[in-house]
Amino acid sequence: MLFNTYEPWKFAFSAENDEIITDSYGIIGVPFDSTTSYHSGSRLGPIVVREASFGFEKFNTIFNKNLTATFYDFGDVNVIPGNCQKTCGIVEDTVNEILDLGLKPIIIGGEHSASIGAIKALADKHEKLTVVHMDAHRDLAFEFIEEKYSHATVMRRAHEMGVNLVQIGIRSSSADEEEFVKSTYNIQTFKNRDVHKHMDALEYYITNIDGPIYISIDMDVVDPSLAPSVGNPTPGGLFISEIENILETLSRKNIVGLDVVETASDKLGDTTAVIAAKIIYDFLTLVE
Ligand SMILES: [Mn+2]
Repeated sequence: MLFNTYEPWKFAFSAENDEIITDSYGIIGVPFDSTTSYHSGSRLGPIVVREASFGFEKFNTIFNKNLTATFYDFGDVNVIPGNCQKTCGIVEDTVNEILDLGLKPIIIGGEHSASIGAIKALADKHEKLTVVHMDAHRDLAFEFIEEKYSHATVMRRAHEMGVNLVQIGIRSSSADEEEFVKSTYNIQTFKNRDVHKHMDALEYYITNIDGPIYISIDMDVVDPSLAPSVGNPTPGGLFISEIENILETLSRKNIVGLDVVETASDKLGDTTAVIAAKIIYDFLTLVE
């Protein structure tokens, strides 16, 4: 691949790592896609999302704000291709190191299993953690093809850690997953049509969440007409303005971490990577 950026291995506008200012943000990439069941390639996500980040201005016209947040890009973790559970452990250790530096983690995937270790580290640190999970899928299967550690079981593992879940943009799930949601008290759902028709209700719900929030964004929450390069494209997704509204509402809350996963772009300029980079860029603009 050819890069036309000055330092494509770090997210645009990131600060030098030699002097860490606490209470800012630390980016890591997780180039892992070994449990992908359909469209592979999200191992390239961290590279293409960073490269796409250089397409934005420091002034964010949408929110009429400069990007002033301090953040560091620590590169990619050393994943173990073919071993999801061990890779989750490496992500957890790395996120704990970021937390020890006094930083909030931002994870660029990689398949969605990257979230398991990050949520574990944050659930251990924060009582009453809420995970706001934006995805076409619930990811609540107890096992997927007899595997407990998989891109399709992420939120079940998170739920076992005792977190509250808010699932946004859902439009594909199994009957077992729907039964599981009914059997629990702490999973709130806003399906894709709820978001399209009742954004005000979603914003009201988010505004009233109590306690720290981790945001997990599977790029397949975005409509595949806009973001087709994902592991499991699913029609009927969210539009950019809806994601902007949700991020703006979330940014007024206590956000302790973010991941943007499942970008399986395989070429420069791919819209899925550009939108993933925009989500991180918008988040960093909004939180300061
Ligand atoms: Mn998904």
